[in-house]
Amino acid sequence: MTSPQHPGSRPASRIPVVIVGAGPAGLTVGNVLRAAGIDCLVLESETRAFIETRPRAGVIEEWAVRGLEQRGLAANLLARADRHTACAFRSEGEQHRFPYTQLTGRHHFVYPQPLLVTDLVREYADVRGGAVRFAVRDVRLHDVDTDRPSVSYVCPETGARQVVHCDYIAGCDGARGASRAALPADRVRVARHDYGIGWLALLAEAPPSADCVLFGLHPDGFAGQMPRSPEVTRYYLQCPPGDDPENWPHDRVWEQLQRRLAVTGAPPLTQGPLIEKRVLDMHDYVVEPMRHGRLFLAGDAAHLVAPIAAKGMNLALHDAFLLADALTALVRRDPDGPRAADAYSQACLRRVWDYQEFSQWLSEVYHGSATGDPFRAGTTLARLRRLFTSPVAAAAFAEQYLGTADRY
Ligand code: RFL
Repeated sequence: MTSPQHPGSRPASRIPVVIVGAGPAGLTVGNVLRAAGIDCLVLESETRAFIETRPRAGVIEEWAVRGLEQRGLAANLLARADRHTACAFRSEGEQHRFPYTQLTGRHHFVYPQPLLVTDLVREYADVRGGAVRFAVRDVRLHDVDTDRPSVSYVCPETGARQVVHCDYIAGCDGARGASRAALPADRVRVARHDYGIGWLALLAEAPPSADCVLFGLHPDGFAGQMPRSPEVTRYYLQCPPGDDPENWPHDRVWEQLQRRLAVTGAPPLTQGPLIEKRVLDMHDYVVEPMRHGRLFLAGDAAHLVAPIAAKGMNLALHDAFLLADALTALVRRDPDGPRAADAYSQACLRRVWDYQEFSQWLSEVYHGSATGDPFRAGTTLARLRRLFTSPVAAAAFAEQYLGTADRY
């Protein structure tokens, strides 16, 4: 998009970095830049109250938490998050517990995404003095392949279009943002994968019924339980893609969860009111490269990974750590800046593609039993058996599930 020419627009200001989107990726970039004394502006299309309560992720990998900790962003998380040491597969009435911490010494943290976003906003805006505009409308990116890019938006109070000139733009506005659309179609490749299945994503006001993540493999479809807090539990039910959540009244949801997660001798799940119910069409995409000119994409803006293996926010944080360092070096005109900026996309994509491949592998484990195809049901059970009979397979699974490989 070219320079904005809007009669009546306010005089332009200039700032080193504009960050589009106040999710985990954008707020982490903003916090690191502010800690380095670099001015930036975060533009967010929702209100602060909305982003602080929007439910989504919960599982955070240990390396990501350590990365936040090193940047002074994990105090609340470390004080309040649960540590998970195992997950369990339930199939044909039996439970198979996979004690990954026993195998690796590493664990997962469970901390709801709205709490993390609340911590990051507070630190950025209230402690580190970062500038942020909430509820902005119609964000547009301009001249990203020149050395004078800009971002414009419609001010929620006045309705006037504001223009902010900058040196660099961090496009952190998620799967439906404006940043990705600013990349010229002939300069990027977008690789997509559609699983052809849906998940009914649920939040129940009920305590978890097991102390760990549960994966239910069942001929009726996959079911999952992800503890979020002592009061709230996330559940998933495989459903047709595009299904209407209204097709899933309370009684049907709990009947299917009880059936798909049943284990002989275990008590039934603890039920409660459903406070979120939405259908996700399971798909992935990856944008390559993640940079064009002075625009850098990070997080879901650059790559979506269906929540099969709980990887999306972890990838968003990984991108944010690398992008913040590259932008810091560029703005400070460190000799290393251009190299770090050039290396950014490839450095992110190594972990992105690895996590995408793992999600595909795990998807087959989750969904193979429900295909109605006895061949796929057979190979699914073979994958599961291998995890519990081969120490080498178990170690490989634990490494991917926890994201601990050195090759990233
Ligand atoms: P976000 O979090 O979507 O933030 C983007 C922000 O940009 C704003 N925005 C705009 N702002 C300005 N202008 C525009 N035009 C804009 N358009 C959008 C949005 O309002 C928002 O505030 O992206 P980010 O920062 O890249 O973070 C990505 C993560 O949110 C996402 O990957 C995870 O939620 C995925 N995910 C999970 N990831 C994990 O690592 N572990 C999990 O346990 C996990 N569970 C999940 C999940 C995603 C789920 N859903 C809803 C798809 C569970 C679910 C149900």
